[in-house]
This record gives sequence, C-alpha cells and structure tokens, in this order.
Amino acid sequence: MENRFHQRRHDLENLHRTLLTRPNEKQGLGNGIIDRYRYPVLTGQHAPLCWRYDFNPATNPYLLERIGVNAAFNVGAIKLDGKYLLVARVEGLDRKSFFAVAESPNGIDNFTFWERPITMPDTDEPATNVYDMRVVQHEDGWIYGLFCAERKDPAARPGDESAAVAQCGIARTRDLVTWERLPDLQTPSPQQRNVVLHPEFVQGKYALYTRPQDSFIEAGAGGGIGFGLADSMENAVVPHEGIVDRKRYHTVYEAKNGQGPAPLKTDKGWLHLAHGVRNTAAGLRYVLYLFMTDLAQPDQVTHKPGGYFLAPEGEERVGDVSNVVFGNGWILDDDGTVFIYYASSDTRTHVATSTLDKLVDYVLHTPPDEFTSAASVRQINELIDRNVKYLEQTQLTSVPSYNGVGA
Ligand code: M1P
Repeated sequence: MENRFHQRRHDLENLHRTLLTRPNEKQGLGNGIIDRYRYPVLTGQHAPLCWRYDFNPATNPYLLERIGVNAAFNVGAIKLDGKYLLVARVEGLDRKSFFAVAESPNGIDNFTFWERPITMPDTDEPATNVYDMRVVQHEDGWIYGLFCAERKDPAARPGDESAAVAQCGIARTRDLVTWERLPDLQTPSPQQRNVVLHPEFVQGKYALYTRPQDSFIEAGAGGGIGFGLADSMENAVVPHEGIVDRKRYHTVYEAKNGQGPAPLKTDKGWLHLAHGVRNTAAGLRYVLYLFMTDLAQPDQVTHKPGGYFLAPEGEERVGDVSNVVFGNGWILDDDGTVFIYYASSDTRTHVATSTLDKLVDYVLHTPPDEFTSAASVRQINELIDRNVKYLEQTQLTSVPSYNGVGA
C-alpha cells in the first residue's frame, strides 16, 4: 500500500512537472496578424498538486484528488519585474471561480501558479462567485483589478435557482499578493459585466468601459461597450454611461459585446481588444475583434475593421461553453511584441503573439463592416482592382499569389 502511494505521488509529480515545463511552439503560417501556439498556456491541470491532493498517507491513503480544478481561463495580464503574470479565473469542480496568479519567464510557456490562490477580501455583501479580472496599472500608481461579482438575484421567483445579479467588483494592489477591496462600482444599469478601467485619467477623472445589461445574460436595450467617468475609485460611481461601440444587426457582435483588457496606447490612438457575440442554431458564438479610439477622447471610435481577427479553431471550439474565445488580458512588451491571452470555450488559456505595429496596421487598413452582402462584394472587387493594377504595373502577374482567373 505504502509503495503504491509513493509510486502514485511520484507519477503525479512527474506528469505535472512535464506539463509545466513543456515548451510551446509557434504554429505555421497564419493570417499574419497574429501567431497562434500549439499548446494552451494554462489549464486546470496546471493547478499545483498541493491545492488538490492531501499528501498525508494517514488521511489520504489512496492519494485521491480531494479538491479538483476544472478550468483556468479568462485571465487578466500584466508584466511586473520582468515576469509575465496572468491573473486567472480558476474554476473548481464546484463551479466556484477564484483568482490565482501564474507567472512565466517568457509569456508563452512555463506558466506556474504562485503558491496560493488570491485571498480576495469581500464587501459587506459577499459575492457567490467572482471572475474575469481586468488588471490595469493606472497612472495613479495602483494596480487595479476589476472583475465580475455575482450574487443570487434577491428578486428571483421562488424555485428559480439560476437568476443572478452581476456587478463590477473593484480591488487594488501593488504586488498582486495583497489586495484592498473597494466598494462595487455603481452605474445606472441594473447589471454590469466586462467593466474595465482606462489606464489614464480622462478630464481629470477615472474612466471606465462598462457593459450595461438588462439581465444576467442579455445585454438588452443598453447593449454595447459603454463608457463613463468616476470621481474616485474608492467609491466609484459612474452617473452616466454613453455607448462607445454598439451591438448591431448581422455583425459578429449582434447579440452583445464587451471590452477585453484595458486599451493599449499607440501614436495612432487607443487600441482596443473586445469580444463579440452572435446567436446561432448551435448557441452563442464568441469571437475577438479590435478597434481604435481617439487618444484624447477614448470613447470615440476612429477605426474598426469588419468582423473578427480571432475565432475559436480546432480544439478551441470545444469545452464547458463551446465555441467561445474570450480575451481580457494582453501585455505590450518593451520591444513592441503584444501577447494576447485568450481563453477557449471557458476551459483553458492560450497565447497569440503579434506586434503593436502589425495590430495598428490591421486596424487602420482593414475595411470596416458595411453591413450588407453587396458592400462586402464591392470591397473584394475594389481589392482585386487594386491588385490587378499593381501587378500589371509591376509585371508580376505570374506570381503565385495572383490566382484569379479571367480578371
Ligand atoms: O460563456 C462565455 C462568457 O460569458 C460571459 O461573457 P458576456 O458577459 O460577455 O456574455 C462571461 O460569463 C464570461 O466569463 C464567459 O467566458
């Protein structure tokens, strides 16, 4: 018995070590906008064995997993002291999510959770579930974590055990270890999810991207990525929400959308990552898109490519909530590399890399959605015309990329 215990412990530790140290590999030729990687960077299986197993043979003679971890996804991200840090939504088998930090030396592999999950202080009204933290280094000197704090709907009909209220929880820290909890954000909307703090003051105030919603799931009438100003984060109140990026019929964000992480500052404007949701016969489909807002007025969209730049592919399409990609964390490195951390199907976390220059080029020069099939065909014809002209001028019509017939 003792031997079997020790053998199992040895095997578990080996397997875990192999997973944590597995080198990631850039995937082959993609669309040029991003590079994908072969392996997820974080999964439930990355959770330390010490969180899951009681290693005392007297109290766990079969070395059973005592506390299982189901998933690690929807991560906030920040680079601190040269380390790439993800604040993951870790979900137990009991469906409760909590936050835990995983660090990597290079941003693409070797992610290892810190010793303990984050102990997040509560407010006077404790949340049942917390998830999807957006981590932002604000110019006021604090690192803020904004996340969804979910509670049972006090107005739920008797017997309705699913009705919930989502609000924006706020906490701040200097080191991601010790967190000071602040009161939840107050807005005119009955529910809030996907709230993100802008990294700089706007008109001398804290600026927040919001996502007003009529109910727990439906964005409803207020639908879109909202924006509002708050005097303070210690008692954050957004008295008025304007809509920055509205949901719209027959787009990839026709059902709802939400700001991803805090936008990145570029010399052309603020670069935003967001998720868009549409309904299908197979359920909701979540994809990621990019847009840009004005440097002085970050609630004014200046450029927005049509469609998505990242959608679930292959194994990413399957998980606890299939056909979903969700991105609430990215890191801009000193050399201009952008690490986009996205989760697939509410189960695991991946990285895609790009550069700020490439993403800006994509956003500035990709045709916008013009909302009809006819307009999409016109855009393709315009591109073909430009290509024909260019290739004729440069006499390169025989290059393999020119594969139109009868143009
Ligand atoms: O299940 C997909 C996502 O659904 C919610 O996002 P949204 O509010 O935009 O619909 C969130 O619960 C998110 O965590 C989840 O990944």
